[in-house]
Amino acid sequence: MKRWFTNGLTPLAAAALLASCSSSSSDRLEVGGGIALTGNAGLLGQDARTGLELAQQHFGKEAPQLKLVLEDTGSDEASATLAFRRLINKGVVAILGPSLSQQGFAVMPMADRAGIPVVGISTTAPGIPDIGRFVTRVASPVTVIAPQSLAKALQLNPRIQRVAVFFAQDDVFCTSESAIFQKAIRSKGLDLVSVQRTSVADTDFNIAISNTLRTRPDLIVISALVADGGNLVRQLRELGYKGPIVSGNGMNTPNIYPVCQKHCNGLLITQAYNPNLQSPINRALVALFRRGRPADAVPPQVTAQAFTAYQVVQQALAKVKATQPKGTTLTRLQPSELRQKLLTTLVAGTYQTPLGEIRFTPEGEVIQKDFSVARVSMNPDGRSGRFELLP
Ligand code: 1QQ
Repeated sequence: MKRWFTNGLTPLAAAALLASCSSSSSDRLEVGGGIALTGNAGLLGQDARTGLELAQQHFGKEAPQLKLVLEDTGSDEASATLAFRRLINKGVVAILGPSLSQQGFAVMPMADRAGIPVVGISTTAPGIPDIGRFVTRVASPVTVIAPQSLAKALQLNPRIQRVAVFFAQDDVFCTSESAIFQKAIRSKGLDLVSVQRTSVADTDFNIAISNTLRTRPDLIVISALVADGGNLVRQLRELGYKGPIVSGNGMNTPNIYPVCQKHCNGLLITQAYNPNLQSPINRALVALFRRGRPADAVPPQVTAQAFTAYQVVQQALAKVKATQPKGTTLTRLQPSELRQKLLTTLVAGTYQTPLGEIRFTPEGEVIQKDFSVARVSMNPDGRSGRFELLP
């Protein structure tokens, strides 16, 4: 008898589910995608959705077959908790997500307690892999990411001395990213002339901007999410700030264009993804992404990270399958045993992904080699643009 998929289901639902899969002799496992499709982080979560769906298309025919089950985590912890509970009750083999570290600290412990491997797609805050044994991520930590855009800004503008920062104090990622930026600013001997605390819900930054501009910064560094950060950038320019702006990972999506429009031009953001990477898997992702889009469209970072999260689960499960007796399915294993094997195999592997070659520490932290810094270059229409990778 198949024992898979049944955890947490009512006996009736479990019976229906077993009946629906008992005729199949091949694996058909469900993998959960718990990402922000609504709310402020929805602008980042949409990129993740694209990546998961493209991965499903790319790997869809490979054994073991995975069925992607998407749940909207919204942009807060309460909605993420409901979404993760639904995925856990469905008995998914692994969960990909959530979108925000702020949500991750609330829901990744749930997956960990249930013994379900959870692969963070874009959760970059320090401490995420320490949440528990079943917690991993493909998003390189902000400790690695943040200093690179600051260094690039200084390389491009060697006369920078006075730096102002803004950060959304009600988001744990933004707070930790800003702490890393501030430490790097000080360690480079620069003057931190202003620190402004904002909220991810803010839309009007006039007072904070006026206070900041009085300190005559040569550089502004922003840790915020897409909507608040995009509005902050637009208002900074409208109020006359002409200097360089470094923005953090929370604004790392082309979905920022409609928010700051022509004022997005020039933003510097570190990239953990290079769309020009010449590897079979990246070329496949880019080709899939371009279907139905302009011929020069490139996947955003979070799309590539979501694709990668799906890929590592798919390929680790394929390895687990290869260790099983020929002709048997993974569903013959107890769910807890399969998830345990998946976790152990996943963190032991090396993967050729659109992010380049990645590996994991035994604690589930991703090890990635290549990063670059992008400058946002807006087209004259003020609505479209591109992330131009700087040498
Ligand atoms: C985090 C992040 C997000 C803001 C990026 C999607 O890096 O919450 O850790």
